[in-house]
Amino acid sequence: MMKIYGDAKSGNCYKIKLVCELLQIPYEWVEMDLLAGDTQTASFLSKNPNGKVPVLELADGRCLAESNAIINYIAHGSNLLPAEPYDLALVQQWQCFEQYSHEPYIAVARFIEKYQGLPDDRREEYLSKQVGGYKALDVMEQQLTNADYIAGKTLTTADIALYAYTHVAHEGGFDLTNYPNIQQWFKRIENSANYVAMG
Ligand SMILES: N[C@@H](CCC(=O)N[C@@H](CS)C(=O)NCC(=O)O)C(=O)O
Repeated sequence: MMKIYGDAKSGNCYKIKLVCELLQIPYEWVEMDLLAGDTQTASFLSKNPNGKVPVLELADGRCLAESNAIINYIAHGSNLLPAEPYDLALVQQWQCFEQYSHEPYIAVARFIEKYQGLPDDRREEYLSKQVGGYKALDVMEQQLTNADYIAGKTLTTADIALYAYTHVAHEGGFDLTNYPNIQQWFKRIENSANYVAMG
């Protein structure tokens, strides 16, 4: 059975759990204590030299890092990942957007507020993250005006990638009241068969 090394509170790790549950793929979850340095041991660095979770370890010992690469690998051949090249590239486009224009703002603001308790020496950085985070939310709200899902008509791993931190964006100070399309999209995902909540 494949193993997932992750932190249950991390959105990047939750992406993997959610895809496995949606597709009913069995896995063993190995909980990692990031603050205790579990990602910096020689054993873990041999699985991911970048020292970050999530990491997927296959039954034959091969490992894979980077959450969106992992979910696309797991979803290969399923209805969560299109095979048609343009549709597949659209999924990847939104996953690149998530990693470059969304996660560095919303996930980092959440980390500073929820995990660090908004310390004074990170307040300025936290406020600057709000600007970038709202910009990303605006892009998503616009995209969801005419589409039920972020990369088209059906649920894909692009939705999973963006849902992970968007649905807990309030924990980073983001108010989603003025984002009705995003809120409807949350409900669509949460009503999917085999959906599981974060944690
Ligand atoms: N781009 C990576 C980001 C992974 C990442 O930032 N992981 C964090 C937890 S969410 C981590 O392992 N932090 C521990 C550390 O940096 O030591 C992905 O999408 O998987």
